[in-house]
Amino acid sequence: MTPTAGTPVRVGIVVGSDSDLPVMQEAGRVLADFGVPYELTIASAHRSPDRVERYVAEAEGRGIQVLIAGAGAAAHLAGAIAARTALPVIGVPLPGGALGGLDALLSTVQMPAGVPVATVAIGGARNAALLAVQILGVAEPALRERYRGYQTKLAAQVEEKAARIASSEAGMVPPREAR
Ligand code: RP5
Repeated sequence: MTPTAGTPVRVGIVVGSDSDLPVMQEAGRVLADFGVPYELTIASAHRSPDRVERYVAEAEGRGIQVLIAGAGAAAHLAGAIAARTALPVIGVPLPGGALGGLDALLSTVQMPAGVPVATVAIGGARNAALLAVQILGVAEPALRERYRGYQTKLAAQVEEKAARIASSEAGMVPPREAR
């Protein structure tokens, strides 16, 4: 699956299973909003280790600069990728299963010293993509500027909500009853 077919891909999103797509597609949407060409594929650290190996071996040569890996359960995908590349790897622990994503969080975040994975929150596909944009933005002032524009919009949304609450009953905290 290559949502930005035809343009050189800069971010590779890898998910462990098609069941991860509903959460991880949000990363693609964010990258598309920033105009960052990306691709999304499935490769499992446990079920298809050779495919992970092949994908990572070719990624840098194809122009990919950041890798995002989303997996659930005993999630070793991000770590397995990080072990094989010099590119920055962002790990997204995914929810689901008996432990609600805590298993994936610990598997992704607790990397041994020497092999970093920048781990975001459980289900944090959006932040993974934003972090990828920030990383790419280090060497690209125009992209960094777009990121600043995004931050400005975030702040404006809070202002708007604060103004709305100030002019509604929700903003009126009733005095505490006399005891
Ligand atoms: C992980 O196991 C995948 O990343 C997924 O989150 C989880 C369950 O996979 P499926 O059984 O739904 O394919 O490897």
